[in-house]
Amino acid sequence: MKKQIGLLVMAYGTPYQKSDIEPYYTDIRRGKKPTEEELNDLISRYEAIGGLSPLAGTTEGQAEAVQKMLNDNYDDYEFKLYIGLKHIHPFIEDAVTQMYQDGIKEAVTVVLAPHYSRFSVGSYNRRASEKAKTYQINLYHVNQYYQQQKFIDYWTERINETLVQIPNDAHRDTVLVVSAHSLPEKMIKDNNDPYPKALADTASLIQAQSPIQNVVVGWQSEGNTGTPWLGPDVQDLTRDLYKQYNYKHFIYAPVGFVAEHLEVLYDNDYECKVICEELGVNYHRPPMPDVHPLFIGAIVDEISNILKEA
Ligand code: FEC
Repeated sequence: MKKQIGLLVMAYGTPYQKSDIEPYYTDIRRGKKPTEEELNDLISRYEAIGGLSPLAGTTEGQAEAVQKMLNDNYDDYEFKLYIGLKHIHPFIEDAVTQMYQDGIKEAVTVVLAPHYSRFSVGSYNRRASEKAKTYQINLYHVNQYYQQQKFIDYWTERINETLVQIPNDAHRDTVLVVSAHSLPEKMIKDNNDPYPKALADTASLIQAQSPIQNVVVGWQSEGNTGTPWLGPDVQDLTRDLYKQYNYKHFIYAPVGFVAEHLEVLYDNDYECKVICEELGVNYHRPPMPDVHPLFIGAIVDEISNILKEA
């Protein structure tokens, strides 16, 4: 008889239809409605990537793939999947309530973001824990998995495939920009948050097993709060690197994200690409992990570590 355990997969969430954009944006801003101009700006970014983001389907596919790999790997546990989203239904709290209604007593949680920050992964975990406490469900959190070998292998493979498309004699004029979502600088510095170091480590681990020579770290997709965010921003970085080193090929690896979605399809594939075109250099952006077995395997390996200690 297998022991049933919850698998709570948490992710950012995305609008399912155009009319969801306003409430979704309001939720992101903790209840503050966007102005008409802000809303139209966001709608136009979704329009530029085809109307809506592919993220909803990808999140489901990733969560199901993690569940399947776990159930294939374990003889003694049966993992029951719950998806909880940060900014749209099904919300994290709804997923925990559903676990309680199904009689789940313990669950492993994972966020579809590979680097821990108190303000990203930490905030998902806190919401899940608070709700789980009311139902006396035990949660075991995966905090991060960027350090898992399979995660680094995924990105190294994609970068090496990209390098193959660049002539050998241009490799010294090629730079890899490794990035994650920026966060307000004050939040991170005041709390000695591990997020910036985790991104720098990811870049070093990739560089250690790839022939790529030039690697830099950057931040992207920063919000408009009127206060400084972690930098350098990938767009400014592109111009500065070109000015300083005259690189001809820019490879963008937004390793802080795990799916093709707005922040990559717009912020990299439109905004960074426009700058590359203006500078007359080549834009490259390897595919995101989505349901790639190395990525799913990295999450499963980290869950296995957590369960060994539970
Ligand atoms: O629909 C899609 O495909 C987009 C999905 C999406 C992902 C994502 C990931 C992260 N965010 C993080 C932090 C912030 C902070 C603010 C903020 C704002 C937005 C807006 C949209 C949006 N984010 Fe997001 N983010 C995604 C979408 N994000 C839309 C609102 C418009 C804009 O500012 O561009 C600023 C909040 C504020 O104004 O107060 C902070 C972090 C991640 C990566 C970790 C994670 O996935 O949780 C950190 C995907």
